[in-house]
Amino acid sequence: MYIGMIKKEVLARLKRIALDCREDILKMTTEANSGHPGGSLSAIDIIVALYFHKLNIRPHNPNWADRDRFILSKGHSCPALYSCLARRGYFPLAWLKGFRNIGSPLQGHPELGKCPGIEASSGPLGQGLGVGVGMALAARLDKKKHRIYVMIGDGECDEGNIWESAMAASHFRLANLTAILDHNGLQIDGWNRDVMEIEPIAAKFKAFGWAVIEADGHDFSHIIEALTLAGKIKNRPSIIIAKTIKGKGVAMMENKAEWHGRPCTGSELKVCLVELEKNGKNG
Ligand SMILES: Cc1ncc(C[n+]2csc(CCOP(=O)(O)OP(=O)(O)O)c2C)c(N)n1
Repeated sequence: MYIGMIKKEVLARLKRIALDCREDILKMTTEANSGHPGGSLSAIDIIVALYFHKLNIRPHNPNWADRDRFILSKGHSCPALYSCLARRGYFPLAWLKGFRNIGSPLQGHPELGKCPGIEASSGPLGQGLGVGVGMALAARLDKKKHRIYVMIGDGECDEGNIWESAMAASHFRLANLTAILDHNGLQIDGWNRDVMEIEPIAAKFKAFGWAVIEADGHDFSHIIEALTLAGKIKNRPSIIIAKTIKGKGVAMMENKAEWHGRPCTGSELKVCLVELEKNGKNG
């Protein structure tokens, strides 16, 4: 399935951007002394692939009617989204410094109407997929060609309204809707298997009538290929089940629930930034 058709330079560029975004995520959360680094680091490669390769968007005209839509349903991972939006030109990079400050457009969870590029408010888990279903139906009614992408978390799949939305998307045959599951295995305070088992998640979505595509959520060639395949699915919604690692890219954070909602201290940040830079240089 992964036939290596994506140019080396494209992959190298996306990797470099993702590295910069990882630095942003760590700096923003440390500066705010709050926020969610773990799930932001697991999601970032996918969000970079969307904003820097896939989405048909116009950052200087964020409300352009024909744009593709991306909804971050797991809204706590918004440092990843804010970093991408800034680097893609929706707003100045300097705004990242105000993350979680009172009055800042970059609140601790995305807020529609406050920050350019945010397509839906999110934070209360479970809602984004339903919003995406509504947008996909609206696009069809308006005879528009744009696509709707919704990122959900695996802990988020504990929410019943994810499954109501999954049923509706399939009932309405929403081929213009692609969900992306950030499947890092961890949720707020432990492994899914200990808190609430969601496996076999691929079989569950298949049973709900979805086309299921599996991918490595940190390999840009996989992610891009999966997004291309999703665009070719007819008559039903698609989901990319992306295998990811919570805290990916920073050894002390990887696969540890404790980093779900805790930022680095100043001295930890220095260590993490050195590690990221070293990894970047080594490709
Ligand atoms: C309705 C609702 N219940 C509880 C929370 C608190 N909460 C925030 S993040 C989270 C865990 C989410 O896990 P997952 O979707 O796997 O996120 P990830 O590991 O990718 O960060 C919880 C329970 C919430 N935001 N919304």
